[in-house]
Amino acid sequence: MTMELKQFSRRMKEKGWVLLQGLVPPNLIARMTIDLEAAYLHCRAIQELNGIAGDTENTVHHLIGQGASFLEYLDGHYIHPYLEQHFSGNYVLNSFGAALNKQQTKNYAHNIHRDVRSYSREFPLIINTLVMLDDFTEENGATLLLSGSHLLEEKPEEGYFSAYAEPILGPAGSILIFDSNVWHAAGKSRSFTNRRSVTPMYSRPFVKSQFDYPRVLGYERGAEFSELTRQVLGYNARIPASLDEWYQPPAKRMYKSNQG
Ligand SMILES: O=C(O)CCC(=O)C(=O)O
Repeated sequence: MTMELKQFSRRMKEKGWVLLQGLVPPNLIARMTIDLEAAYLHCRAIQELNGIAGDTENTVHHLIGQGASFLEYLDGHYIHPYLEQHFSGNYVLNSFGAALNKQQTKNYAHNIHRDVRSYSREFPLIINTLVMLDDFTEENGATLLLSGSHLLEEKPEEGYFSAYAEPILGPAGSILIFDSNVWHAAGKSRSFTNRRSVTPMYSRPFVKSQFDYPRVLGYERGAEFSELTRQVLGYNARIPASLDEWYQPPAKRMYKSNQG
């Protein structure tokens, strides 16, 4: 582990974020980058068709099922000890999006925002992660985080945010972990090259996931994953849709008793 669990918890409590460098192998980063470009074209066609092209430019959503590398990343569990500690036990994938920060484009991620709408202060409901596929620099619009702002219920003023938010710089393969209550924004790019990242978010199992990953992959595929991957994909926290699915012995229940 690149950071002791105690130090991780202390940093999360005080600043609301940590950066872990050199965690994801370059070979996997390269494959995720290729898969991301294809997934963007796929998502973009649907964004345009459904009339929401304006605010979604250069954003991608729900990559599980859109390229083998994303599932491979999830299955690598690079930050599992930290997530397990943060949630004091089981957690699930809440969403798996991505951003391709490009010069002269603006989308909703450039606004100052936080990613959980029910403010939970120190009780962790959701956590953001961001895997850098390219080096993050000031020039290419590294993510801006306002340290300690997970403790602020109200959105900070633009002027305050731009004065005190810091760009999180790191080489490709780094993972930024931050409390979803932290106020943040994508930085503006002045670079001619893309600044790409994938942004898996994780939550306690009883928080509604933004996408039904077990249904996307197929319930029957659950058996082919490791116990931990099955857990993180949400196979232990499904919603029954018939009485037959509901009336099952504990081992076969769709929502297991250890999911909070
Ligand atoms: O692309 C970025 O720098 C910010 C991403 C973001 O806002 C998010 O993941 O919520």
